Amino acid sequence: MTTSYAVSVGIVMGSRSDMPVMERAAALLEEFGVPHEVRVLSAHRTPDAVEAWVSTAVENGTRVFIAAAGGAAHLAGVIAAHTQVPVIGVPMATQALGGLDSLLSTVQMPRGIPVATVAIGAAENAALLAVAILAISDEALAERLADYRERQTQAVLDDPANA
Ligand code: RP5
Repeated sequence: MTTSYAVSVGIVMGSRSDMPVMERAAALLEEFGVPHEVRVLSAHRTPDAVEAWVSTAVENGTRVFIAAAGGAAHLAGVIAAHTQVPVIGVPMATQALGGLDSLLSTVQMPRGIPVATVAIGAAENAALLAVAILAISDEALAERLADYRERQTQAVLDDPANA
């Protein structure tokens, strides 16, 4: 089955300062031809706007959220609380604690509301996980993901510097 949506992935981050890292997720989704939108919204500075955006995004066809935040990083968990669409959390590196604060805040979700957390600053992996989720019901996307992996493997075999 092949499915296409107006916007399949919603990328959100807690601050404009997260953008240089999270642009890499958007670029990868672009490469895969996955329609997405990018927002800066904060769980604590703009809580009502987060809730409103999540429901609008789901109405518009969003099938995966990628939420990046740093410090006491509750953005991904808050989004997951408002939707049953899968949420991928990206813990952002922080000056004070190197991102360990963000990692624990994002990954340690209490029972009942899960967040799939990638490594600190791992925007590309978040995008690849979103692609993998969408590829379950999109054969063309699954083929593009297989091609991507093949090219990645070949690049490492050709030159270990690519590993
Ligand atoms: C979080 O606090 C953001 O996601 C960002 O990673 C961190 C720092 O934000 P700024 O102080 O740069 O706005 O809300």
